[in-house]
Formats: sequence, C-alpha cells, structure tokens
Amino acid sequence: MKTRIVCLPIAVLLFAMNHAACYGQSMEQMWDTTSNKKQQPNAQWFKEAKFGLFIHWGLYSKLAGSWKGKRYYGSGEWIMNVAKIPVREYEKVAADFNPVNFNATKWAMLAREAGIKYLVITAKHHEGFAMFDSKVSDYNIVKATPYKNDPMKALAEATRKQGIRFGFYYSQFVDWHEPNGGKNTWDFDESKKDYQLYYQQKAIPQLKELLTNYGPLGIVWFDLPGGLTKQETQSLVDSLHKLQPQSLFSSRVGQGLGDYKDFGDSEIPPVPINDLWESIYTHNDSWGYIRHDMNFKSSKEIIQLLAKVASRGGNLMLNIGPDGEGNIPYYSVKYLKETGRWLQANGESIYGTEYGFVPAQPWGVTTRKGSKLFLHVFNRPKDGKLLAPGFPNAVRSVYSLADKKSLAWKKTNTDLIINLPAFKSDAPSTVFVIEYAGGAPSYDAKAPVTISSQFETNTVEAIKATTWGEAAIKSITFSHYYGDWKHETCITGMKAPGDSTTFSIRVTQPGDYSVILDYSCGRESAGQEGRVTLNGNEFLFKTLRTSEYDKAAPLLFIKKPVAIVNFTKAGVYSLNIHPIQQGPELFKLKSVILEPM
Ligand code: FHN
Repeated sequence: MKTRIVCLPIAVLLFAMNHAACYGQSMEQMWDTTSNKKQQPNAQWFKEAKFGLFIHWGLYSKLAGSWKGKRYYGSGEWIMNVAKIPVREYEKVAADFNPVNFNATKWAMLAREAGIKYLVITAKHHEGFAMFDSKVSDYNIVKATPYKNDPMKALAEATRKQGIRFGFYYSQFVDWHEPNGGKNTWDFDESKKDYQLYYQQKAIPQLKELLTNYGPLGIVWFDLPGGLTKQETQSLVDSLHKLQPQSLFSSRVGQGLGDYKDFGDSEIPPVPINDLWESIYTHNDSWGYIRHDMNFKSSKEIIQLLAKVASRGGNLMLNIGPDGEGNIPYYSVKYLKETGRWLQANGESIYGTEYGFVPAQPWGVTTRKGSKLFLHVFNRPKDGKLLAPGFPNAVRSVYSLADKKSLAWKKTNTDLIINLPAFKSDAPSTVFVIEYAGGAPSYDAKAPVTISSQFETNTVEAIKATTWGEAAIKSITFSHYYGDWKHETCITGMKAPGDSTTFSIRVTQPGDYSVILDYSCGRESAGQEGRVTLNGNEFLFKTLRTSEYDKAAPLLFIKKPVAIVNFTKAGVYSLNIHPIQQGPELFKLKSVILEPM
C-alpha cells in the first residue's frame, strides 16, 4: 500500500511530463541528430556504402496528394494529418489499395542499376498502416487490401539477391490510426493517451515482427521519437538489438541511442564530420507519391549532391515515392539510371571514401581513399588550370578517373596546379585523381577561400566566417511546401558595429571583382546600413527587405552587389562585414559572392 502511494504520483508526474514534452516538440527537436558514439562493430559496410535508396510507400501513395477533390502539396504521406481525415474514413483507402504493378525484382534491379548499396522502405508510416503481414494489427496490407500479399517479403529477398542491404523504416511514436499513438489530435484527445499502451500493444510487437520475419536487416530506420524516457528507449533498443545484433538503428530512435547520425530532412552538414552519418533527401518535394509533384532533381543534381555529401564524409539516402499501383515515377527511374551510369565509371571516387582534405573550391569538391585524392570537378576553370591548394604531400601521379590518362601538373609549395583536358562543361562531375605519398593532411576548416577569375562565380559560405561579438553562424530551418524542409547556414546576430564577421579569401588572379552579399532580411531589419571592408577600401550598403523568417514559409534571399574591388596582386585578403549602428540584426547572411568583372 505504501509503495502504491509513493509510486502513483511519480508515475502520474512522469506521464504528464512525457505528454507535455511531446505536445510542444518541433520537428527539429524530434529529429534526434545525436548518435551513441559507440564504435559499431558492424558499421563498416555503412561507412563504405555512401548511396542508399529510401522508399516511402503506403496508403497515402494511393491518394497521390488528393482528398475529396482537393489537391495537397508537400509531404504526401502527411495527407491524413493535413486534411484531418478521420480514422474510419482513412481506413477505407485500404479497400482500394491494390498495387498490381509492384514488382520486387524490378525495384531491386533499378536500385542496383542506380548504384545503390542499401535500401530502406516504410514498413509503417505515421498513418499507422502496416505494409507487411502483421499479426499484431489487422490494419495491414495482407488483411485489409485486395492485394492480400506481403510486398516486404518479396522486396527483402529481391534486394538481397542484388547484393543490396535491406532495411525498414518504422514510425515508432507517431501513429494517427491508434487512439494511444502519437499526434492524432483530430480523432483523439492527446492528453488522455497512454503512449505506453500503444508501444506495448502495437509498436514494439510490430517492430519485433519486422526484426524476426524478414531476414537480416542492415538498418532499422526509426522515425520521430516520443513518449519514452531515456531508460525506456534504452530497453527498447536493447530488446530489438537482441533480435538483430548486426543491424544499425538510426538516430531518430531518440535519446542519443541510435548507432549513426541522421541530419534533418534535406540537410547536409556544412563541414566534414568524422562520425557515421547520413543525409536524407527526397527526389522531388514529397516523400510519398504525389501525382502533381514534378520537382524532380536531375541526375546532375543527384550526382553533385552525392559527391558533396561524400566530400563531407557521409552517406546520401535518396527517397523515391512509388504510386498506389506500385509504379516508380518515370523521372525517378530515368534519373536514378543516369546516376548509376555515372557511378559505373566514377564509383571509385564515391564508395568507400572519406572526406577529402582539400576544402570545397570554386571548381568542386574532394573525397579521399587511401593515398588517392579524388577531385570532383563541377566547373572547369576557363584556362584549364585547376588549383588544388593546401597540398603538402609529394605527388606520385595525376590522371583522369574515366580513362586513366596522365595529366601534367606543377607544384609550388602547397599549391598543386593540374592541366585539365578538355571535357564537356555541362557534365555532372568529371573526376580526376591525385596519387600522393605520405599520410593525409588534416582538413583546414578555416583555410582561405579561393577566389579566381577562372570561374563565373566564387562563393564564400557563411561557415567559413570568423565571427565577433554577438555575430554567430547558425543553421536556419524553414520549409517550402508542407514538410518540404530547407536549411541554410547563415551568419546571424550582427546588431552592433562590434558584431562583425570576417572571411579570409585568397585571390589567385588580380583584377576587378564584384562583391555580392547573399542575404535574407525581414521588415524590422531592412533599411539599416552596413559596411564591407576589403583590400583597404570601405563600402557602404543599405539592407533590403526580402522576407520575414517563418519556419513554415520559404526564406527568401537576395544577391545584392555592394562593391567593386580591384586587386592588383594575388594574395590573401581579409573581408569584413558589420553594421554601422546599433539596431536589429542586420540580416541573415548566407554567403559573400565574388565575381570577376
Ligand atoms: O514526418 C516524416 C516524414 O513524413 C518523412 O518520413 C521524413 C523522412 O525523413 N521523416 C519525418 C519527418 O522528419
């Protein structure tokens, strides 16, 4: 009796705290981007894989972004929430879900052709519908649809046959179908929910089914933690790891207990990171299929994104959304195949690589494997002379990756200059290899940014700044369509003359350059004066209004030329920006751009 008196209020308190914490959580808080930092014995494959395929497929795919004649934009898999569709009505979609065109072998072969090394598919998304044969809930593809089959069984087998690791996405907390699941506030009263009951009765038993019935899983991709304490999450992780000790759990299992780090949706860290990590992007604007979403990334964009992510040491998992009949959108097929063709010729510069020690240049980015540095050239210098700065090592050979033809090069101190062959200027990425002697030098995050007249444009990113006073480098998150997240690293907090920002730039060719500020500025900040100091000259400017910061709307930026600077000598210069007077934040500065005139 005594125990009960003491325990009950604590339990009630914990329950209330858990609920309160879950209500107000923003998406950024739910994206747990921390990992457990333990060395995962089975992580080597993940480290080397570099390219994964994410698939969002569920009842929402059948709705294709429309409900009762109204079209929805953004995250199609959120349609039940956005249109506030009652559970009983949404359930009826299952009766029409019959993906007769689903062909596991075709999907797996496409993944293989695209150069994919692991594939993760939604076993259950927030809608609560199991896309697998579940004994835990009849709300599943075998029991509730005319299709009556388990596509996950077939896909797991077909994927492995193609030599690709297979994994499941599972929405462990958000479940709009269940009275005690997270986040359905239109059918159920959130404050009365018993999350523990939901976890015990649905999420945990279903996860156990997935980890027991589908062979070895490369990854269990948890999405959006909630309703569990650290201890409870730990025991969930432990009990699941017992079933699949080799499987990696994504960081969105929560409480810092994942095996590797996932960033926010469509987010890439601005600098190289040593940990195990993954960036997740979707091919168009939505994760689940939307008929009217045609904003597909071209193969060139995919290839450059993949190279960029690899150049910072991570994996790219790119999402596609098949439709309700089981067809993969035409442009996803087309551009994935094109990406695969590029990878066939250039895969050595991506798979198994680490971040390159030469930081991003106006021509592109670098990756490294052993004693090879790969140069991913997106923009060819006009004179064909490519500068790789910060290269102390002795060079053994330099050649084109595709045809292995040797290239002439010259080294002056730590500058390596390579004579590039002619190549198509619109190629997605042309790769060159430097084989060098000795260990890899460390990455110098604050190395001066190269500014060269050989390129139409030279961008000095905010991350390269040294800030003073209240000025700070921050990642700003906002969205375009619903759930279509964007992230920009900006300099914020410049409110007074002492809150200033300095960039170190290295001008490689003398001449006139236009200095352009790329910023976003709200109503309150607009109309203030700022000063750019460069090469002994001062230039004044007044800020222009672009858009207010609103997490649920596009943050607009303007590229505003503010100065012309003449450099009579090549060399390293310091570029400083600050407000003239005390006031609201001057602007959110994304980059400074220098263009030869
Ligand atoms: O809410 C989901 C969203 O629908 C989608 O599944 C993404 C993929 O990372 N995860 C959640 C939001 O971060």
